[in-house]
Amino acid sequence: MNQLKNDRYLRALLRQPVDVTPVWMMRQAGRYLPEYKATRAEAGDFMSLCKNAELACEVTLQPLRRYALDAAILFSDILTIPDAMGLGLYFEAGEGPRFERPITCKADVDNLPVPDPEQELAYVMNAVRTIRHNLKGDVPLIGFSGSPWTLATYMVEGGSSKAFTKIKKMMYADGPVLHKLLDKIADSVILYLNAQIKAGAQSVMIFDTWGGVLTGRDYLEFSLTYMHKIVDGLMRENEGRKVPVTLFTKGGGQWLEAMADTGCDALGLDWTTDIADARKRVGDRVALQGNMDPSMLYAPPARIEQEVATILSGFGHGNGHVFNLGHGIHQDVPPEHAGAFVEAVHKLSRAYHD
Ligand code: 1CP
Repeated sequence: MNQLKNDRYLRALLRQPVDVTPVWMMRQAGRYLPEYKATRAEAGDFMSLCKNAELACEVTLQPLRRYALDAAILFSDILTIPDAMGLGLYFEAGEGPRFERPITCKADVDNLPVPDPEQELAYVMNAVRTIRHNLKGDVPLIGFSGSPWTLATYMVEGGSSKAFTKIKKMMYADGPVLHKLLDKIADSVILYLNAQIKAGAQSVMIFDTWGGVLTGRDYLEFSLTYMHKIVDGLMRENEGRKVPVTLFTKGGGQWLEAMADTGCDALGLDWTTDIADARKRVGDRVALQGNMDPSMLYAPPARIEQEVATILSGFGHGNGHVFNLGHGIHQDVPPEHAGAFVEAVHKLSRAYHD
């Protein structure tokens, strides 16, 4: 139960030697796979899929049956926390996530509960335990959460946003209210991720999808401060093994040094940052995860292979690289192209490891 047959992903995050570069794909379980669409149809809607441990486990394992991926990621969503706080999450067909009761004022923030992960979020912990059991030690399981800033954008905007005007208004007109909100979310994320670790997640990743819409100063004050608080509050060891923590800010390539200062183990890179430059800047302080443009998966396999070769040579020899896309896989990518990507990483990376 405790022994892993393939621990490359955990080793690379801790900058330990590996035989080949480990690889997984953000959003690897999802609509580009026909089997995902079938299971989602069986579940009814997206949240019912997340709340059914057997079906959430099934879709987590689907990409691993097709490809030689080095990690599984819990099938769930970052919006489970605001849902558990009582905001009323729902999905409008084709429109993405929405909240019935968004956060609008100080009283809303004061009244917001910090959810008990073993109560309101027990379904997530059940999914973690079920997936871990069914993985049978083949590869590690990644747990995850949204960053406080990214979760707050959905909670204040009431759903997805392009200009983020409501939350920026709160930031510039009512800064202390936003800080109180972010602090409550950070406390909730710490409890949530530690519960995932206790339930069996062997590494955790924090998705700061919208940190990149901030100025540098505001990023440090409103996003990174709270990710730092989370890193400080996490269990960093379980089952006699280190539990590596990865921070990913989309559009955050300018702030890698400050992100590494949080004491996390690894940084996720989107495709707009050159991985060779990133490695020069962070040195051997953290591992790097990334960073092929997900749109490259539309190209023919030979072109995908060429791009994988370029990124591998950019990172260069030595330890501390987890290959990934720079953001989630697109839903209209041919599944065979994802297969060509994973194979190329394993085949071409052997030369970079002694
Ligand atoms: O129709 C469907 O099947 C629902 C689409 C979907 C899926 C497959 C949503 C709704 N969430 C998910 C799963 C999901 N979300 C995972 C599963 C594990 C895996 O990677 O395979 C993960 C890690 C997430 C995380 C997530 N949800 C993020 C952060 C990562 C990222 O992509 O930047 C964000 C921003 C969300 C919010 C969300 N949930 C769903 C959608 C469509 C969105 C994005 C909406 C937006 O663009 O604002």
